[in-house]
Amino acid sequence: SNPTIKRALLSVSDKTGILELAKALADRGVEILSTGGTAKLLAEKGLVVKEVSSHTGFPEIMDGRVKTLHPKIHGGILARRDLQSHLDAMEEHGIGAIDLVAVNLYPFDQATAGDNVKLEDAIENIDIGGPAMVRASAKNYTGVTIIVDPSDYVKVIDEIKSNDGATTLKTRSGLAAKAYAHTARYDGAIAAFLTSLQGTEGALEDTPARIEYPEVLSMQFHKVQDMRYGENPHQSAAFYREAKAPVGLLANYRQLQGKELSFNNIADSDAAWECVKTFDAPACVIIKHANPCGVAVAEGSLNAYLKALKTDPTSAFGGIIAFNRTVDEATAQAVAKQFVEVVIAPAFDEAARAVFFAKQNVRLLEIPVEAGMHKFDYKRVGGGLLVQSPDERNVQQSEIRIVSKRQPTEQQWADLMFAWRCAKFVKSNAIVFCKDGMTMGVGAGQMSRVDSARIASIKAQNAGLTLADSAVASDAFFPFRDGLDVVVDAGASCVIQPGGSMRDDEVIAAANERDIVMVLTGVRHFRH
Ligand code: 93A
Repeated sequence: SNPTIKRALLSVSDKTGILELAKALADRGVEILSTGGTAKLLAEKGLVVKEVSSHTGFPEIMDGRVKTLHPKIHGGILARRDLQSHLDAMEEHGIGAIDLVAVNLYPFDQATAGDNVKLEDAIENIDIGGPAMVRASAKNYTGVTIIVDPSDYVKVIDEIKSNDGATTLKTRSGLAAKAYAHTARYDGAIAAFLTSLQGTEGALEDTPARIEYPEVLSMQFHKVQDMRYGENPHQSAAFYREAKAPVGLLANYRQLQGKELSFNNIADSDAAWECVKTFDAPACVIIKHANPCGVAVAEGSLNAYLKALKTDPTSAFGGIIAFNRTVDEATAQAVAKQFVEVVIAPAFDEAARAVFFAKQNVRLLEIPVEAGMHKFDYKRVGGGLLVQSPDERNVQQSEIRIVSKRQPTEQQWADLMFAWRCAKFVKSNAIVFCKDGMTMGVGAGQMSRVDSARIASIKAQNAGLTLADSAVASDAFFPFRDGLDVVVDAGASCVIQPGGSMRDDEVIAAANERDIVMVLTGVRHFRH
């Protein structure tokens, strides 16, 4: 049966709507207990409230650190209404049942939001008594109604009115679930804050920072949207945004027009955006199925796009296109000629907006180009979660070792560096042919490197591009010389790769035999 609400405890930091809730309860003859600030506000508005301290006979002490932490409060909340021994204990100790609890916690998030957060302020904003009441009430939801969100007040009031002064079990269990989600998020925010204070001292150089369990647990995500479906139409899906993510990351997109983003749109947009952001010069990246099918740099967005499109116009159909510069009218006109799902840029000027306005199916996303990375990459596996720091490594030319007899020309250096940047964003095994600031052939996601090499050169051929004097990047070392022979046969004159194979000697000898340039990065960019 649903217990009639006779006594309520209201103790809230966010006082929104609390007066209306208290009035509605008082109108039904519910006794109202309340803590200092909340009680004061209600009393000022003419309501009869009883201070928790006079209810317990114990004052608020230690600047409010201890105000509701008392057996008369927690016994009143936790007592099982269906158990004689609990009812006897209440009787024996003069504990009155508390049937409804409205609590929201010290605003820890707000208190730690700015740049100059004082540790002392943060600590004082860690609510202890509040979560204790929330958790106790939620545990005993068969008898107690717990409200943590002011937007639930009206629904609860209406239900009490229409249900003889009680809430339904269904409502109470729903509110209990919400209550635990609330305290979990709250503790998560505290854990994240305290973790952020931990120095990196003691970390060994070149050793990736250790992933601490609480950092992973305390990641805060908020649902942005439910999606029509997931990777496939029979899968359900939603998109969550990380709280406090750097603004330059995909999740902070602003959509200017177009249909809702789909699951695959978002995944591919992320790949496009992360790739295009790595270039200093105006760049364009076209993504299909998570792989770049065209990457180019040029003097401006338009030419970057036209070059990127040349790599693989067939695959670019229905792709995702990202720019690292404002999109202008001429670029918009060129892009609007192809079937495109999403266009991403730091900005679209007015004339460009007008061009796309006529193509409402095209989704336009604005994201500021700003440094900053998420802390962790995750990969779900059966029954577990793989966590790693993101691949933020960008090799500089000065770190790269020339191992061939032939030395790279300035042009070759530029092409090699460009190819290396692109290869990082191609799924392994990655082989990428480049020339003059554009991809010429991309071999992605093959189980053998030599097949990726073959596919890259076939794709260049299909697109009518000649690979003479091109640069090739390989995301990991060549295990044998066969892959190298394939790319040199196709026309490559210089190769960039990590090195580190057992057969480096064989591979370097092959480079010298074929009279090409070979440079080693010492860094690998697997991407799965
Ligand atoms: O400092 S506390 O952790 N100690 C307590 O015993 C306690 N009881 C309630 N904070 C406590 N509260 C919190 O006070 C509530 O969760 C609420 O956020 C706030 C309401 O205080 P006031 O009514 O004085 O504004």
